[in-house]
Amino acid sequence: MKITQVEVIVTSPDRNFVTLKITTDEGHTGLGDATLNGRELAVVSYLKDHVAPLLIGKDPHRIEDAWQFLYRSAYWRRGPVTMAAIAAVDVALWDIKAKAANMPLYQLLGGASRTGCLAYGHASGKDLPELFDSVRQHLDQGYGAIRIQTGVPGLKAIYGVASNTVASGNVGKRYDHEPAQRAPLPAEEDWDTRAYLRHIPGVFEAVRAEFGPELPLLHDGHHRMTPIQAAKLGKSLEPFDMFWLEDCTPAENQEALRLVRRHTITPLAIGEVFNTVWDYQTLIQEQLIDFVRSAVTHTGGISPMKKLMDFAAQYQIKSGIHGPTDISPVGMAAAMHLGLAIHNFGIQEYMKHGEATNRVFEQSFTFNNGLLHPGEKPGIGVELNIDEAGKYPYQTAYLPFNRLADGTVHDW
Ligand code: GCO
Ligand code: MG
Repeated sequence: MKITQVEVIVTSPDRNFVTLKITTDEGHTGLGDATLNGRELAVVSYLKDHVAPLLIGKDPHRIEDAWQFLYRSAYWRRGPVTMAAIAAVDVALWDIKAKAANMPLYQLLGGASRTGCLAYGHASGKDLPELFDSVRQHLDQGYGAIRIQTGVPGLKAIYGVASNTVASGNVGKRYDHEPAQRAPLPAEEDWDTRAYLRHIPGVFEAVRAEFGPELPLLHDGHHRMTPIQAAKLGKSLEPFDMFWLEDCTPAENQEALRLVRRHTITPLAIGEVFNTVWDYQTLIQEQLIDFVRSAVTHTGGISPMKKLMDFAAQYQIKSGIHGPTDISPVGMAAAMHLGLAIHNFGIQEYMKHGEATNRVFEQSFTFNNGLLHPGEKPGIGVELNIDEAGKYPYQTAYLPFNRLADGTVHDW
């Protein structure tokens, strides 16, 4: 079999998505997600200008060889743009291989290790009543684990809570597409770590009092604390039996987690901004984390993610694969196949995509009783409807950023 066509499709149904489509001389097609939120067109260029010409005429079955070639022959290694591009090729080739084998991808990864993948959703609200409504909506939709984010008194806009909620008090609205900021310039939000640290333990106390001890609860610190602040938060959340505290410190410094770990038994998750196994070397070997947060889309695809999770398994560290709406349905499907197959699956983040997105990407996954399953279609189980995709041209989009009260830029 030979690769005959490599296309990069940009579409913006509810937000921007970049999809790679590889076609072979035997008529098989494979899809890969190359979406890098807020920097989408950089990956488009990487793929179109530098990768596509290298793939034409190659044997699509040689996935490992293609991966090593793209990684090593560029000379310049790692980084989100490079690794998103390589991921798209890797997943598209796995899609083709599984279609050629007439099997769903998870069968080629070793078969199912479980009946489905436990998913968590995002509940958020500017205050407790609004947050409780959001938790109830998620429970009604069948979620069996929930991430909790709230507004902080004194702050106007905060990560995980749509700015229009904070401004308008629009109770009952769902925020599944946040933070999609389609605008010519990034939105500015405000931040105060001390106010946040004072507020959050009370939120979890109230959520436990309202919803009981069983519901797995998660929280995302979004890289905003120093190690000692993160240690303080982890310690103060211990009575509420957290499933995890995510991205408590900026992810660049693996050693920061040593200090956090020394002070708290709250489980830690990190890695959505990582893109190779090297970012986890200290974290995994020293058992400084409990969950690996990498996205298949941003970490070079299925092939390196399988190796990363096998490495983590030796230390009883589990998966918590990144799955907000900026991961396309193609990237989500890849995550579900991997999660179903590996032994050390932990949880899968799952924010529902909007209807327009679901018309562009025809999908075969199911979500029943809180469990995601990728379905039994050969391949990854997603096809791109090119007519629908063509209706939604690219729109400039940026993630927001933070400033402290004195104007200093802070991690968002
Ligand atoms: C999460 C993440 C996302 C990121 C987003 C940035 O835990 O799901 O923190 O919501 O903010 O992926 O593009
Ligand atoms: Mg996160």
